[in-house]
Amino acid sequence: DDRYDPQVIEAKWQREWAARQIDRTATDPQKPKFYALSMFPYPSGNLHMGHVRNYTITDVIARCRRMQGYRVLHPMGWDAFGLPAENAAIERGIHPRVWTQQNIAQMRQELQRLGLSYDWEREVTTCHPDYYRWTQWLFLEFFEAGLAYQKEAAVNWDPVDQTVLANEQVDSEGRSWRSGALVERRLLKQWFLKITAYAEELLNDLEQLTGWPERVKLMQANWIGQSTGAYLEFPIVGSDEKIAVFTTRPDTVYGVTYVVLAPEHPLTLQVTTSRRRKTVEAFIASVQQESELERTAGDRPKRGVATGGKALNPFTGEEIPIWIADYVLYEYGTGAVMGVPAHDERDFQFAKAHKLPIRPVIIPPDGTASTRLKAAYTEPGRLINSGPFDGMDSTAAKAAITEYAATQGWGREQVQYRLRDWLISRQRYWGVPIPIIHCPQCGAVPVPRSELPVLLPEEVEFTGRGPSPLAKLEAWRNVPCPKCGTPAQRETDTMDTFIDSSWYYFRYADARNSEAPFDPAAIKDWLPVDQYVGGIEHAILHLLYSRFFTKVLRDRGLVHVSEPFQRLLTQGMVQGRTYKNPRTGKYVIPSQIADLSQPTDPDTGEPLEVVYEKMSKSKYNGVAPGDVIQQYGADTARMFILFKAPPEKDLEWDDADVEGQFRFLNRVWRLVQTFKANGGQLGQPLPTTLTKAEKDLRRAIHTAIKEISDDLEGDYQLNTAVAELMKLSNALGSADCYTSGVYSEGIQTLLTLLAPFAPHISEELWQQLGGTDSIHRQPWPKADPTALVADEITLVIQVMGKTRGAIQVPATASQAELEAAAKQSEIGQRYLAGKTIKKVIVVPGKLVNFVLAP
Ligand code: ANZ
Ligand code: ZN
Repeated sequence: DDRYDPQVIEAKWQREWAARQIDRTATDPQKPKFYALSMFPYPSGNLHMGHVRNYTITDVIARCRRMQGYRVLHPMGWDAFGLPAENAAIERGIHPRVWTQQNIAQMRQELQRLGLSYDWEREVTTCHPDYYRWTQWLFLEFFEAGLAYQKEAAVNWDPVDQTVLANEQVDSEGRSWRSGALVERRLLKQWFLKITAYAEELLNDLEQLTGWPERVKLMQANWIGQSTGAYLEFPIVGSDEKIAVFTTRPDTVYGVTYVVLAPEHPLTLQVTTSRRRKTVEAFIASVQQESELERTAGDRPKRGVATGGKALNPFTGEEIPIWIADYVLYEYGTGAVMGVPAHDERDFQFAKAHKLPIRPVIIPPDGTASTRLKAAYTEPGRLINSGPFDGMDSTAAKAAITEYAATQGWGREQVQYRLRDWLISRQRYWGVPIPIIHCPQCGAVPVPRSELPVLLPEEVEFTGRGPSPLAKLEAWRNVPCPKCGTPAQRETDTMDTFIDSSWYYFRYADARNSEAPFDPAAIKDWLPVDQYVGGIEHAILHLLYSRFFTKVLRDRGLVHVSEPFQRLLTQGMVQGRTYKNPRTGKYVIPSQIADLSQPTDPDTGEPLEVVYEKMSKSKYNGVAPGDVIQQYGADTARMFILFKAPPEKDLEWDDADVEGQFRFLNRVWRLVQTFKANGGQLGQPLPTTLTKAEKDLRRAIHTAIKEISDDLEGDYQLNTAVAELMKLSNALGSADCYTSGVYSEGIQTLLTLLAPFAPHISEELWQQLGGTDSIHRQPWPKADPTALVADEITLVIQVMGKTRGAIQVPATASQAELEAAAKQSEIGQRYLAGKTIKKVIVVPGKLVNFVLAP
């Protein structure tokens, strides 16, 4: 039976490759290195199509680079700490460790069925003590560098999960990214990593990342959020204290009509008069319930109260009221703002709402002052009402006013970042214990490195309520202080799992090291990652945190690189066909629809809308990778995913196109069977002269090599690469030279080029043809430029209008090339020797006529 049966051959080759350890990382120091990395998955239980797409793309790149002579590091691992495991423990009484291990086993098996060429000896699992021991060790590096600290902070409190969330884990509606609960605010003592110390470098170094999508770099830059402006001080009337503000518009300082503090500002009660005290305290208490998002929403009334206190505008000598308002955030700038209602939208709304004066100080360059502003004028312009700065252009005035303030000791120029320090404390069990012991005498004392890891205790209770399981374990918590021996208490917070994934790509370089997180020599050998592939949802956090970690570890002398990921590819979503009732917004299960070509709602009979949306259980539009592999095999699944869309674009799942790729692989199969049956072999010699058919086929072969090689550089246009494979197979199918060495070259080339894309069928056919070793160890073919030359034409050579002969030239030759070819030809040499050419007439595609001087 010579039918293509993917089930049989895929299982066979997966076994064989594993036995031969063909995917082990090569160590040959002669070879250049290539580090191909997919973002490692959270072991949720099952692989989804998004994973399949991500890993297939990276696998093609890794396989291709191996064939091109690189030693390739292509590892896989598990981002294995996190909330879902703990939720499973709460809901089903299964231990997070057990749940996680089961999921990993399941998903590893699914990955193996896809024929991904991972070096499993370097597998990394973040919840294993031999990994998190080093996460703790690295935390201590941050601690020793002064980059890990504790502070009381208003945190996002998820009332459902009973845990603190990072800002990034709260969506645009103020809901928890996991539970969906509306997030509240609470004050808690928390651990932070000082990412703000690296804000400037994280921003500036984006420029070096030439292999990153512009979109991702822009998102990071916006997240870091640099603003340039001034720091100005407003003395409090009747006190020695001053209110410092950060402003991007020092040019508007003569338009300040009030100063406003964030409710959390330490000076609020001090500036408040006794008459206003009750009101102010009530207001501050009410703001505590609001999320940051509510507070800053543009369309919301600006709430605030007057404190009764006054500040001095040092520029005008004027006394202005001090207010407290919720639109001022304590964590940004200085937590206080100079109110310029005439030129700031929020201040304008606030002034209108609270009847504060509005004083214009900037007018349009060609305009005049209007007495009644309908809205804030936020554009640049010319200064008025601004004392010595009147008439100045606002851009120049920014500098002049800042400089004046500096000479007077009232302020200075200031660069401000939106980026905040990274809150890493989680009141959860299933994470890395923070290796700190709190001593009443010594404060926060690091656990000595020799005592790492601080192991997660196994026996804990999961109730889902109250403090975290670790906080309830008295026996585990109570330990002597490592410094002075006084009874002390372990930190019970665990780390944000983004910490685990901020350094895993270093660990792969030296995954089994039991003495250190990694040997710097191994890092030198492999880093940076040459190609990183993953979802756009990680454009900000994971990638920014990893860049931060890299810079800190560099400054600690542990790694030599400043940036971890040389090139980044963010693959698009995999979307499924979705049937949706446009009126109710309800998604309908396809199997309940009577006629899919004219879908109607089974409940109401209304026509349904057919749209492509990201695959998800709730939309009934998911396709399980296992099902596709079962039906068509991994090679077809891979080919479809690669063919259907360029890697960075969204991909619409389409059963017909899956079928199409299956048929294509069947055609390749039959092509080789026929070739074999006709006595064809690999490595037949090429004929010395080629027939037209052979030339045509050879051109097709080498065009495929050239095009596919180009597609695999830089941009990774893997969809067009698959299209080229299909073209080559068609050319072989219709070639009229079955027994020629060129045909043999064609079959061999097709299989070799196909190998990274469909690794099993190409290996099987290669072996059937008696190929040596594995196809995945064959060198990548090189395009022969002479074979690429298009058809030749016959060029007539004339001298003084008389035909002297004809030559063969490439059809694509230019006029100048035709003239040169004619001159240099034997005929040309013979008839033109010793003559002076007066003029050359070229008729493209036909003839060259030389006119000679008399
Ligand atoms: C006076 C002013 C006048 C302002 C004007 C703007 C326009 P970015 O670009 O985001 O850095 N601001 C400063 N600290 C704040 C805080 N903690 N909470 C809320 N708002 C704050 O914005 C800087 C501007 O945002 C600052 O410049 C300040 O208002 C406000 F015509 O100062 B400006
Ligand atoms: Zn102590």
